Amino acid sequence: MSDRDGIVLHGTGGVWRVRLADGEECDATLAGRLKQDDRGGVKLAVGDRVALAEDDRGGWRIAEIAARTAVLSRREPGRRAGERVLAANVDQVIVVFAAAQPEPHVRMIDRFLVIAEGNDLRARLVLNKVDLVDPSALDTLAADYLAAGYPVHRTSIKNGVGLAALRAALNGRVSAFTGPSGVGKSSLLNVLLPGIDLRTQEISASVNKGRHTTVGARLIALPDSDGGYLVDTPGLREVGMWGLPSRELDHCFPEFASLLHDCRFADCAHEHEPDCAILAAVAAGTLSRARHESYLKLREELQVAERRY
Ligand SMILES: Nc1nc2c(ncn2[C@@H]2O[C@H](COP(=O)(O)OP(=O)(O)OP(=O)(O)O)[C@@H](O)[C@H]2O)c(=O)[nH]1
Ligand SMILES: [Mg+2]
Ligand SMILES: [Zn+2]
Repeated sequence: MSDRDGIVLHGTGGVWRVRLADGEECDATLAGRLKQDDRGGVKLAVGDRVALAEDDRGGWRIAEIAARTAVLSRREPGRRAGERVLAANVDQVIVVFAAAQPEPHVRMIDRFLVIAEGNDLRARLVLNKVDLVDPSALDTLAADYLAAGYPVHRTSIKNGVGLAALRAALNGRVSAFTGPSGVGKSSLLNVLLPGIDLRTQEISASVNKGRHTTVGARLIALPDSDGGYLVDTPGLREVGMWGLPSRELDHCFPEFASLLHDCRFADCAHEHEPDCAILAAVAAGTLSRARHESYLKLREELQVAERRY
């Protein structure tokens, strides 16, 4: 019996497509004892690293699922237990905004970054369509995110700026793209995945499996990369902040971290408390006022949700 290691690309719940280390792909079924988790859900997700073993009919079965690093999951409002894993072992979220058309809104950028932090996922910010603005126009915006520790990419589909650097940042990692409508996500993916028509492939995948339809997300191998994958999920934008307790929100702003233990109160909300290190840093100009305002707005939103559920 030969064992082979691979990564799960997509599946129907019954048959899973696995990409092996050498780039070869095969279909595999899930061993009975691995099928259900404690809550009765399917234990396997796209992105899982698995070991295959030959079954007795010459096919492959998934014999083992490796322990996961971070997962990207969707939560339902008011149902903390109802978490659904969209993809396993996601290394980073690529938050895409446009330099213009549409204008980047910091509040919205911060919401996407908080969702990534809430899922314990690292994030990068892509500011696309830089061909539409003066190069210096983005400096103030970019500075806030660089100070928070997020890599910032400036890209353009029109003139190719920044695409090589973005491709390099995707190499060897599993990345999920997200961002609002019209910022150029599909345009970027078309450049990064030449020849792959995402929509067409989705349809043919479900047709090929007969009565099964592809569930959840898909992983797509990046061409000419060393183990780089993109997660194709329709649901990422709706992942939302559900389940994130408002008192933990300050941990979702990485640049706050070194200051938090300097607040006088351990449960400081950084709103109007005395001797708050965050408020002091904002007043001193060493912490971004815009980021702090985002924190207050998002916290209010989480508190409203907490009162409702
Ligand atoms: N000037 C300029 N236009 C761009 C660039 N990238 C994308 N666009 C244009 O922006 C528009 C929206 O691009 P899409 O790729 O469809 O955006 P999207 O993020 O996939 O949008 P949704 O699918 O609605 O979420 C299209 O008309 C693109 O041609 C760029 O770098 N510069
Ligand atoms: Mg699109
Ligand atoms: Zn404080």
